[in-house]
Amino acid sequence: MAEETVKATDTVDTFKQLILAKLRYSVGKDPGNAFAHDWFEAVALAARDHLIDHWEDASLQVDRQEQKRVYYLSLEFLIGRLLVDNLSNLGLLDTAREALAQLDVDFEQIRNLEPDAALGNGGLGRLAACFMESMATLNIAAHGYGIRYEHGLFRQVVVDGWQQEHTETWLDFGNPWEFERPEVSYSVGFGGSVVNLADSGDISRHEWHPNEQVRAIAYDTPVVGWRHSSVNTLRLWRARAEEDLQLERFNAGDHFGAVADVVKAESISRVLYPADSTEAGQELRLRQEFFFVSASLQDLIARHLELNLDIHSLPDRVAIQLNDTHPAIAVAELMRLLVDVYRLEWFEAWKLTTATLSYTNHTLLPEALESWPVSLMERLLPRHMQIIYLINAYHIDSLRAKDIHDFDLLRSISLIDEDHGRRVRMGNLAFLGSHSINGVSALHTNLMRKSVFSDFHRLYPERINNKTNGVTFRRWLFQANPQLTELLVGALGEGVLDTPETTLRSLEPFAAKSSFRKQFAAQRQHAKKALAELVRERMGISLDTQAIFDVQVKRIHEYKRQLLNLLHTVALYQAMRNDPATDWAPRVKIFAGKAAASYHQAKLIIKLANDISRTVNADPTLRGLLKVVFIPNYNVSLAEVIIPAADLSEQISTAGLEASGTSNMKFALNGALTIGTLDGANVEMSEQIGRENMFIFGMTAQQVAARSRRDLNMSAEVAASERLAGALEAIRSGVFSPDDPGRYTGLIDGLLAHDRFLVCADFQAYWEAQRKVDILWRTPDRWWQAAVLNTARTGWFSSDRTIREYAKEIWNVSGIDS
Ligand code: 26Q
Repeated sequence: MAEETVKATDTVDTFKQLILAKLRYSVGKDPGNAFAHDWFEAVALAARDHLIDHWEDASLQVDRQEQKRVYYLSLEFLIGRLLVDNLSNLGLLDTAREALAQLDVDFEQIRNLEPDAALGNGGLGRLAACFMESMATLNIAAHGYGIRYEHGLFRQVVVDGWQQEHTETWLDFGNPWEFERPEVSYSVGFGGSVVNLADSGDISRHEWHPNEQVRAIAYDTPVVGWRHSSVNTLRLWRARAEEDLQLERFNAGDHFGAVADVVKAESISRVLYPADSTEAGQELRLRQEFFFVSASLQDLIARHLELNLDIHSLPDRVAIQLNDTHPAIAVAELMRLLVDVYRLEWFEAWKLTTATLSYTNHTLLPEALESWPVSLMERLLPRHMQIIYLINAYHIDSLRAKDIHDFDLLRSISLIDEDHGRRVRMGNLAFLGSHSINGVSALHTNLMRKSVFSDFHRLYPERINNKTNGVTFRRWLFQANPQLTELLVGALGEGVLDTPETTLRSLEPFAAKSSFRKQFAAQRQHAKKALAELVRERMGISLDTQAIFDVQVKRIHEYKRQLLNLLHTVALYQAMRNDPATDWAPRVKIFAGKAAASYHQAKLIIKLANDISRTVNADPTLRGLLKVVFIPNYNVSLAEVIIPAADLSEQISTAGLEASGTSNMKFALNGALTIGTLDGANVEMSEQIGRENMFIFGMTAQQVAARSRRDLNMSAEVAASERLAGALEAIRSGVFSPDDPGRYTGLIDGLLAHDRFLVCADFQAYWEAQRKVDILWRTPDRWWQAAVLNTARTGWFSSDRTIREYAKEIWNVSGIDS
């Protein structure tokens, strides 16, 4: 023990000296004149030194052990902050805290100065970040590839209840975690023409001559696993104009043209595209997709060849995972590189391509499936368009050879959609070019087999498989909720930190212990106070921490049904006013989330939440029983404060439409009870946690499909529920918008006539489930028992489990021995 203490003091002292050295020699400040941000930078740089030591080792091990590498291609990595993540995984969190305390620096203050790396929209981007952390933890040699956007997802400001989008500027003070690698760069072409070398006697050879070149520059961020198991690399590309070309134009006198071309080239990595409700047939988006795919493929092939490996062995040493269809052009680009550049024969190239690529689907919503106009493809990527036509033709030939002639089938699996003005279907391209296609929850995968990919599934029944999502417990439990973590370590021992997936189960018996339940409730109180403090500071609204914290935080989208929650809020408000004698359980309704800038309906829903909030919070007759808050600018850091503070987690999407959901897992892990539909991963959560410990309600995916086939007019449902009618009418008639009484007539009338997401149809069931919530809240013993069981039974939703499944069943890789 004594020896350990000496060692700890020693480490603290060493780390302190390291911080001071960084402050002086890298930041250029002394403790006397350093601002808080200077201290942040100094600590980050000190932590980074520790990362680097492990980083080099990891890469050498991979090569020595002839390991296969995984490449995760994603247009989004929603990382958030890295300081606590890195320190914690390096085992240096306490050391850093103590070192800073000795230097009289407030660690809590400086950790909050780090801007979020918000290089993603929501679930898909955050999943990529969780996967990167899990792959490092499991010692899997993995590289993430994406774009180093200068501006991440917009910053949301709420003005008079309306969302405004402001440019996000995370790089203003530099980024201490990344390494610019100017020596690692590739040229990416666009446009131009294809030369058929058959004319020069070289049969079936083609050369693409782009008329535009953009340079991709690598920026590397080390990703460290738990207990510094392994350090992987997230390589993000920045677009830069090819200087020589610009200079030529400049010298020729075309000053303006030279600058315009620079701007055009560099705009590729300027800003993250927001996930839209509307079709995103934007040229810049396609440029982004091709830019990062081409640079990444060139880079990974270069790495393969540097190891003196033959191009034919690519699938033995490389697995490429496509995160949705966003990088699906990789199918055509890899074919082009293999056939045109490495001179492989077409069918050999096709074999290597499909053996190397696999694709994850994240949505079934028809409007969210990517497709690009053939005309745009022909102009921007002429050679790729030829290759896509060829893949299509060879595929159809192969089916005909198997005596498959069904015209409708051939139409539906075609890479070209002929019905909407000739478009390339990226989902079909990704499917055909991959040996594995996975969904992200059991329900979603089954629906993939039955709907979007049913014809493909009949032809290739082995290809579709499920990989239910998971989340990293290091960030979403240990870092976000240190109080709960401490309680768990006290109950289960330190082992829960290394193997939470399995160890958490041993918490089950603690659910029956009243003293433990009290401690569990106490840590929740602590988290609720912290959130209440944040809300008071930022919004000037005070919250009753004894009330149920009822939370819905996620992107604002009609299918996620924030509107259903708002209708319940209004109905509850009316009921509380009308029946003051009823012993209502006090509630705080908490909303947060961003709407795509062009998604008007979603922005109106934000305004409605704010209008309801203003009205309800100001109503003295409620005696504080109900409060409603919409917290602006939802992001990863805010989620880390909100999730541990939630009593109730709202997961109420129209069944069949949420591919998986991942915040549902984070909430349950932290002991919130879920009110939710049987959608996405909620289904599997209810199997693990037990339906009796959740509030499951509403139509099943099957019932939704059947009800949608009838019609979507909801007059009957509304007539059947006085409460629903009352809530709708209040909103419609301007109770919450006296300044503009007609603001919501369109919204509500639309709902009655054509309720695409079945808000009205599920209302009554939702209302009843909410009353069960109230009843359980009134019996704390039972509430906290269920809460403890939620934490105990969520271990399976660790992204470590998910990654192990990918590694074994899709990538065929194992972890390196360190
Ligand atoms: C597409 C084209 C042009 C511009 C943007 C986009 C775009 C960008 C992001 C389309 C979709 C997204 C993001 C989708 C997403 O986050 N999907 C979520 O993925 C999670 C992880 O699998 C699931 O848990 C969620 O259910 C799913 O909605």
